[in-house]
Amino acid sequence: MKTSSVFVSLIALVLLSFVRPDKEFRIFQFPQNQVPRIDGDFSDWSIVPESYTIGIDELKNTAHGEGKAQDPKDFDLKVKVAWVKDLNRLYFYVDAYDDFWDFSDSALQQDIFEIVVDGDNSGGPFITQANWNFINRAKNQPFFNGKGTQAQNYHIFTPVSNKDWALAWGNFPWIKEFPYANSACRYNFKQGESGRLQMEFYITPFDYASFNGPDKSTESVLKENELIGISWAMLDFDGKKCEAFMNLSHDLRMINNASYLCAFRLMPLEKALVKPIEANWKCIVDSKDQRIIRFYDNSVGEITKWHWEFGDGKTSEEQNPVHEYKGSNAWTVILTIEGPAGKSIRSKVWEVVTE
Ligand SMILES: [Ca+2]
Ligand SMILES: [Ca+2]
Ligand SMILES: [Ca+2]
Repeated sequence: MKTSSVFVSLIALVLLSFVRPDKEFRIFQFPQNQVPRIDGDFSDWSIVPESYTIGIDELKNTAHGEGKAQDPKDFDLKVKVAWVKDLNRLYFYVDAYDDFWDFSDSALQQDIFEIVVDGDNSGGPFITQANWNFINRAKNQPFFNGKGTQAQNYHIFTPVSNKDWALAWGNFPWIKEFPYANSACRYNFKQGESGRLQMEFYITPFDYASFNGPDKSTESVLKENELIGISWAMLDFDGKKCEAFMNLSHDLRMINNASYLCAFRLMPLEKALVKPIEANWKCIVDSKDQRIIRFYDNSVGEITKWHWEFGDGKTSEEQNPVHEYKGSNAWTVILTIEGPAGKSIRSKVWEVVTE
């Protein structure tokens, strides 16, 4: 096979790793100083543009009423997904209407918002029970041998009555505990009544979630512009009977196999939320013995002029200068930038140290 055809096949594989290949959903980026508070006050979500809302029209019934068209008078659902740069968390805002909220059962016979998240887009089966041959094995064996690697599935109870907020399906129940997850819900209906339910929560995606706890596990590192796999389903119970399994991926296998999730892009900040100009920088040690430091401009905005003060009396007008220090010291380095929006300065104290 030629290199080019290998390349094309690789691209095809990447594209095939999501269901609904024509569709790409977007994950809103909250500014780092506007991280949503999980408190049942949903006003923090008002900065998310409506274009990020994923409505009931994107869901399809694939079990318990296959093919039945969605009627918003029976069940309506709007979901927003968000993230914060440099924080491995996915935030969700759920706004739902049901003509019959069913939540008196102490187990699974109730209204459930089920989500599956594959933070590194690995795909693959992740619920051992669904993939093992039960006949030849002890019943508890699949549970403890479950690998918990490819993705995580949360059954979130909407709403909760005398039970935990969610079931984390698999052998790592700690992933639904704080600080890995947190949730708040608001509603004012009783069992069997109609009404509106609002919920905000966050979860932490894992490349590997271990039965032995967080120390043995690996968080998924979320990076701007990358694609991850997500799907959700609403299990609508109306009187202990599941009326619908409406899901985003349009494939029932989403519940136990991460290859049947939808593509979600971790979006950059919306233009309106980006600061017009803000100086920032980072550096790496090029040579410890020769005291050579490489500086990198990490500023935001349109910049026409850079001015570096290295702390030793020397300066540079380059964007990304390399500087050689004489002698050992802890230095205070200052970057000043200028552009059409004005001027910004960032000093970092004793971050550059030479021996
Ligand atoms: Ca809030
Ligand atoms: Ca994965
Ligand atoms: Ca219901």
